[in-house]
Amino acid sequence: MKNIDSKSHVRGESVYLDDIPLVQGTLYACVFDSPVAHGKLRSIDTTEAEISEGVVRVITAKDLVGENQIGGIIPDEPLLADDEVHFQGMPIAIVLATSEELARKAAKKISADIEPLEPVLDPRIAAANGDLIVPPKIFKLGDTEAAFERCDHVYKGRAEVNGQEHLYIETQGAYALPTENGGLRVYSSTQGPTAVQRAVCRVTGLAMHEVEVDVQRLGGGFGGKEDQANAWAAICAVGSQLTKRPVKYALHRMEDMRMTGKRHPYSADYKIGLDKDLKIVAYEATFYQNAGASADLSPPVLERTLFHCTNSYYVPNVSATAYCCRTHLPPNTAFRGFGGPQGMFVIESAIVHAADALGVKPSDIQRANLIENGDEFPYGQIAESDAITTWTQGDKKYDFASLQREADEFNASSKYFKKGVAMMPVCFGISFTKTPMNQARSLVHVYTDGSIAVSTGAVEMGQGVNTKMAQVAAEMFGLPIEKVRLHTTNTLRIANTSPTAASAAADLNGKATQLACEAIRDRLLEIAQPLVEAESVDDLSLSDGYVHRNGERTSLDFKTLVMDAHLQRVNLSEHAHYATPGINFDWETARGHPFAYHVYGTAIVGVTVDCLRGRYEIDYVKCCHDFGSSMNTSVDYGQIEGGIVQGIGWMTIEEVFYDDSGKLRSNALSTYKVPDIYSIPKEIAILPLETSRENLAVFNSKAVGEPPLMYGIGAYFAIRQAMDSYKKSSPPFDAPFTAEKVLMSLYEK
Ligand code: MTE
Ligand code: LUZ
Ligand code: MOS
Repeated sequence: MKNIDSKSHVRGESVYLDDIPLVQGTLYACVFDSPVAHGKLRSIDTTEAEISEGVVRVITAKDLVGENQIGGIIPDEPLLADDEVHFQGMPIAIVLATSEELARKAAKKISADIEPLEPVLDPRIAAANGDLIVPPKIFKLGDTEAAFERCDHVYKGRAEVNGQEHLYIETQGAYALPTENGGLRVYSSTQGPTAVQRAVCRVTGLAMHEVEVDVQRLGGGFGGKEDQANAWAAICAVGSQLTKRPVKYALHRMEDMRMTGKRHPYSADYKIGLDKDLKIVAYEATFYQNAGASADLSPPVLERTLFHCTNSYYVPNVSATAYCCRTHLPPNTAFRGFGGPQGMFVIESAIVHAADALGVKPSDIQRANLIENGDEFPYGQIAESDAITTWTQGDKKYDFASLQREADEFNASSKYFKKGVAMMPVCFGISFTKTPMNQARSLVHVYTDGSIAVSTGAVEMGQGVNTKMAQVAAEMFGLPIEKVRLHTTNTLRIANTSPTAASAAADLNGKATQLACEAIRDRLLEIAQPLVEAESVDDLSLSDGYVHRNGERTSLDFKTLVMDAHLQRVNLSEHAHYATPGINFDWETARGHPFAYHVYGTAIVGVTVDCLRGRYEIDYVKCCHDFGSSMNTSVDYGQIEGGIVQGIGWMTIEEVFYDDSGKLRSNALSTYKVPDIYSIPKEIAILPLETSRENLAVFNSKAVGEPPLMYGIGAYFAIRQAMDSYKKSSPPFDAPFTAEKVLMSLYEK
């Protein structure tokens, strides 16, 4: 079944924030942001802007009615700079004008007197200065010190991995409208309507029941709107509160790139110890996370780096320490994988380092250490593992050895073009690592004409969650999908939502929808029982739009049944709540069972590198992926393809670049390259893992949003492998592997 949005997307009829019809009197906001990364804000001069054409109001920190604070986890993030600026792009003042152009024109007339201070951009320097946002986080399993003593081989090294721009097609934005008695309605391009509601309440001083947040869909989020949609909504809300007029702000691309945070860059040290059979006996890692200027989501991102620091491998002795380092970059934030990919890149680097030194293939080490059923993760959860099954089923289908042989044969006869192959196993835990966030609600109405409206806490951002929700309701009532309509994610209909994140939206909201439908269905079948003269409701079911008795269709159709139930004053609506059972985690002991389940997969990535020019092409990514039993293969295959391409982009051509003053140089699409039709893999092959294992996901499907991104890490190591067959250059582990870097490491003296 196709994504229910595909037709309106293709016709350009899908409604995004910028398509919402505007109310008369709407003002347009534009931000004046800090031109420097770090400094004392002495004064702001807004006089020119205030008399600029069309300007209705200029707002600075002192004008806020509520608190000047939007930090969700830690209150360290002012909405508008007051005494200090912490990053280049930090909002300082808001201009409200009668048109977008006039607002932007006026913002340029604002100036600020800022006494420059030294910016810190390197997380290791921040850590050395003791500038940590939270105390270090530590995972320990076994005894690494003793274990390293017993190892036959021990290698130490360093791995660097850069950030990534989200580049959602729809930029950040919001539209706030005043409602009766000082309330606000806010349309926002956010993954977290409740997070927006909280931020708006904080800066306006309103209570949550006075603020309605509504989200139709996003043109992509990728984690960038889990927390960072808040500022723009808060800015519109403040403007609307102070002027009693509707206020809209849709960021221009360069504003968005400059002012918002990205995936966290990490610098890491590793130490890996193996025995003579290539078993990893001990692993030590220290992660320096470049958090940027405020906490944002950096602490939980850092935690997930630890949760995934051993990827798909069982390592009996692990000691991993992670530092959340405050720097003067825009606050970095959630991005598909949420710190997990960075953790995995480091252990993959350690494995390749060991393989190089031992003269074996990295895949020999990877294969020898895949986690098995019953093995313990460094955080205490016991694995129900499909790491080996995805590897062996993938091998059976794709024949890994023959792909390696193909590359070897090619390389033997080609002088400058070299092929490289890398394996990339992935294991990703599903659930928010903060247990209380694993809950969701769904509101289902059955109308008297037999049509169904569903609202959940999930936000549609292209990942197809609405299609899956519609499938759940259609399946539960035995109706065609057209009878079900998904409505906006709205804080008045669904309160206290977790953001649509952690790949868990379909799981959590799907289960809640299932529960709501079940309750209504049970009430309907009670009504149906005497009408179809069934002995028990247990004999009844709903399918094909009719009541069935013992599997046979009766003459009672759904619509008639619904009307009958209504006339008998039966409740045709239900609001259900779902909370993932059996999960917990205790940071005191750093142990628990944080994940409902893990998603496993194995990919093989093949590349061709032009060793004369440094350029490369990705020939194929072939993976065996654990979908559970997919609810929608067309949506899920799309998630795999998109995730792989986004992961490869991060590892290869996407280069976030700040200069020494903390100014973003890769600040437009001319200087920041993402994969396009020419640079994506020539082939992506997907083999669903065959498994009958039960899991906690809706209809035994499995979360699919984030895990495939990490297959892209294989591209980095495949490029390195290809370079090796041209010339042993042992480049440092430093992602992304841009063409420039490939060339420099091949020819550096
Ligand atoms: N797919 C599209 N098309 N657009 C997106 O913004 N976000 C990803 C993933 N796939 C994203 C996407 C991220 S970061 C997450 S956490 C999941 O979708 C969230 O949705 P889910 O929980 O429904 O999988
Ligand atoms: N967001 C979050 C996430 O708040 N907690 C998580 O564990 C998480 N994991 C992945 C992506 N977003
Ligand atoms: Mo995704 S990083 O959980 O929004």
